[in-house]
Amino acid sequence: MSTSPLVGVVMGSRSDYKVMKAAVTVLQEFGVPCEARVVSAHRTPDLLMEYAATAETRGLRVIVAGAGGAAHLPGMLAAKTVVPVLGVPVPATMLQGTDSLLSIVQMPKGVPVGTLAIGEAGAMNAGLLAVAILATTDDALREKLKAWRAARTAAVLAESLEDEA
Ligand code: RP5
Repeated sequence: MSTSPLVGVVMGSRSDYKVMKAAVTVLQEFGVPCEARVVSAHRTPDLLMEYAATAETRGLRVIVAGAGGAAHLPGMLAAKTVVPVLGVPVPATMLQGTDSLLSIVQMPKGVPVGTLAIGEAGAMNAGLLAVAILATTDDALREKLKAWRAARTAAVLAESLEDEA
C-alpha cells in the first residue's frame, strides 16, 4: 500500500479532534495511510478550496470531514472534488450535533456527502467506511476488514452475563 495519504481526515477546529480522532485511530489500525488537518469552512475558506481542488492529484481516495454547528465543511469540499466525502456531525453547540447533522445530511441533489452518525460513533464509522471503499480495489484490505468484523462477532458470542450484578 502507498505511504502517501489515501484518506484525508479534516475538521473545522482543533476542538473537533477529540471526536474525529476515532476516524484516525481506525484508519491507523488498518494500516491505511491518512492525514489529519484542521480546515475551516468559515475561517480558512481559501485553504478549504485548495484542499478539495488538490485532493485528487495528491492521491486522496476518500475525505472524512467533521464539523460542528452550521457544518458547511463536508458539503463545500464535495462541491469542489469528486473524491468521495464522508461527513461527521460533531456535537459542539447547544444543539449537540443535531444542527451539524441536518447541515451535512441535507445536501441538495447532485453533490452527495455520505453522512454518518453524530459524534465518535460517526467518526469511527467514517473511518471504517473509508476502509471499505478502499477495500473494493484492495484484496488484502478486504480480508483485514472481514477479519476485524469476525473478531467483533466472536467477542460478542464469547460474552457471558454471569458476572453482572
Ligand atoms: C466549527 O465550530 C468547528 O467544526 C467546531 O465544531 C465548532 C467550534 O469551533 P471552535 O470555536 O472550538 O474552534 O466550525
